[in-house]
Amino acid sequence: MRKLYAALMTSFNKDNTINEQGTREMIRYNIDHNEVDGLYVGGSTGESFMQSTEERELVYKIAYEETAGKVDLIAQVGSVDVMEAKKLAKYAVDLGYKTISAVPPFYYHFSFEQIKNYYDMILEGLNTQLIIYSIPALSGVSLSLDQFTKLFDNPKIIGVKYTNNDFLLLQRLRAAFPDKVIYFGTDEMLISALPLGIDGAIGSTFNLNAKRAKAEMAAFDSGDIKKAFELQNVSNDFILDLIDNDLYPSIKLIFEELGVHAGYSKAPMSKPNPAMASGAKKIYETYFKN
Ligand code: NGF
Repeated sequence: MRKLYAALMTSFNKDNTINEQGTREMIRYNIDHNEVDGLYVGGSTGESFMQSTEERELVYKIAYEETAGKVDLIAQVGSVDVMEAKKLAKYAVDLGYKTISAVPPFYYHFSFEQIKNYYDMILEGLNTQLIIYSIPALSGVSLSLDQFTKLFDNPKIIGVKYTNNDFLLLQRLRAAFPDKVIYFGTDEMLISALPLGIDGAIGSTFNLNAKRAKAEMAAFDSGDIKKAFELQNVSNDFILDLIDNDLYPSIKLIFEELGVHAGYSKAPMSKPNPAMASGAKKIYETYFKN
């Protein structure tokens, strides 16, 4: 069975501090309404690279407490500061997270040897498993098949969260590593990744659109390809509308329409202006109100 994970958002107050209650409400919505298989905590959607170490730890703790073992959790601990990544990894594992994930170190154009050393350092002394977070468009780090092969030599590295539109590399990875986990991360291209044998998907838009994405995966796996395409088409109308309206703040505005106090994004991400608010209301009315 393929799995669907929502990439957890972080709720912020207007003053850019973390809103614990709002974050808990989004977690609850994902469990109770979306019925996701799991949450990816501390990724891009969580606005985590703009948070302090203590804030990132707080979010892991909130998610761990609020889910109370009901769904899988993956803690994204990657950082350009390997000592912060190590600290976050230990914190998450000590809390009880079974799986961590890490974006490669970014900004300095590190060599592959340095990237490999970073993953070894994060995992050193920890009894855990890790999923590489590959997102070249944002991290600036593209890993080749050969480089994945070298990273996957470490048995603690169990797979990849693949937010990349290189479908040739995805196919080569699947063929070379049938036993590694591959979660796809471009929600609007899910339909193209399903035939390549992904184990599931992790994404921001599943915070609102999980049921349709799960139905698409089920339709595809039962051979109803036409229905799977139809569902992806509706999803893409929705996702492209969201992106046009400013993705993360708009997801939060729609959460608010649904009665979930999702709050704000952190500066320098935008706070809602009247045009964005009315755009989000229109998206809500189009896709959520029958
Ligand atoms: O937000 C991004 C930036 N990608 C997410 C997802 O891959 C990131 C994707 O769902 C994620 O899961 C995380 O780390 O939190 C997109 O938002 C979606 O496909 C719309 O383009 O690339």
